[in-house]
Amino acid sequence: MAAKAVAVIRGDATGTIWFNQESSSSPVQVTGEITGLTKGLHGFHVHEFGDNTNGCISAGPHFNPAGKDHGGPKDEVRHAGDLGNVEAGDDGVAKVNITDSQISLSGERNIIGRTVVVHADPDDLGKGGHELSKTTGNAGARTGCGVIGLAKI
Ligand SMILES: [Cu+2]
Ligand SMILES: [Zn+2]
Repeated sequence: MAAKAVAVIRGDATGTIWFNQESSSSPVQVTGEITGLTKGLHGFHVHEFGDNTNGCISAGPHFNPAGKDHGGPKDEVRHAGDLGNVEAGDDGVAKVNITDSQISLSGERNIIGRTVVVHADPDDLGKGGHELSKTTGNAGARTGCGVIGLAKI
């Protein structure tokens, strides 16, 4: 069954991110725009909880139902929530267009009710050699976030 979800990102960075899935076994198309970023790469993940009571920090760690180490979106070893980086231009705007097969809008990898987070720094995709590389990609502060909710198809 086709499904659609949306997250409104709030914080120093703001924007709207759409999630589209043709059927429960299809990849998820992630599209949208985030403004208010510094130029360059910014870590972009689905975090475990849809809890923003204490801001983006309450969203918890990266969504990791398989109990793996942090990685890049193309890696076999990665958190389901590891969507890599988005890149902002001189104008501070990042256009998002990601296709991902590890997240879903139903089943065990369902991201609805969780939080999408954009970070201050680049995600090193687990390869930076920093003590945080294997957990967060050392992507720094949570610049903006939004809870992923069900949308009308
Ligand atoms: Cu994150
Ligand atoms: Zn991760």
